Amino acid sequence: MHPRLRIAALAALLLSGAAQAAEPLTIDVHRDANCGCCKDWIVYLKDNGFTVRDHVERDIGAVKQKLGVQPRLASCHTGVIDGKFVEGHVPVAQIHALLKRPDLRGIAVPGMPAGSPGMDYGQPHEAYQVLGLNRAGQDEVLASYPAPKVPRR
Ligand SMILES: [Cu+2]
Repeated sequence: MHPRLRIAALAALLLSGAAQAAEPLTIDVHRDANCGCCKDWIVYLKDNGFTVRDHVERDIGAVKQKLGVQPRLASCHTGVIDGKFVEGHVPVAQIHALLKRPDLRGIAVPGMPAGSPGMDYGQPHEAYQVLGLNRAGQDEVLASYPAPKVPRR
C-alpha cells in the first residue's frame, strides 16, 4: 500500500473507533418501584454516559430468576446489557469489561455494600468485590474494592 493511502486507512480506522466510543451504551434496568438506591445507581450510570431504560417490576425476584442471577449474587436491581446481567451496585469499569467477556453470563455486586456506586449514604464504606458468573456456573472475582482506611488518632 502507498504510504499516504496507509495513513488514510489508519485515520479512517481511528475515526470509526472514536465514533464507536462516543456512542452511548444502552442498559436496561429492572427494579422495584420503591427502591431509592436503585434510582441512585441509574443516576450514576447516566452520569457516566449510559442510556438507561428503566423498568419498574412487580416481581423483581422472577426477573432475576429468568436472567440466571443466582441467589448468592442477588442485590436490589438487575441491569441487562448485551444479553448479560449486571446485578446490583456495579461500577461502570466492570460493565465495560463485561462487554469484552463473552464467556460470562453476568456480573454482580452481591448485597448492597456501603460505598459502592449509588450506595453512598454517609455510612462507613465497606470492602466489596465484583463477581463474574461464567457459563459453567462458577464465580470469578473481577475486581476488589477495599474499604478506605480510617485515619488513626
Ligand atoms: Cu441497592
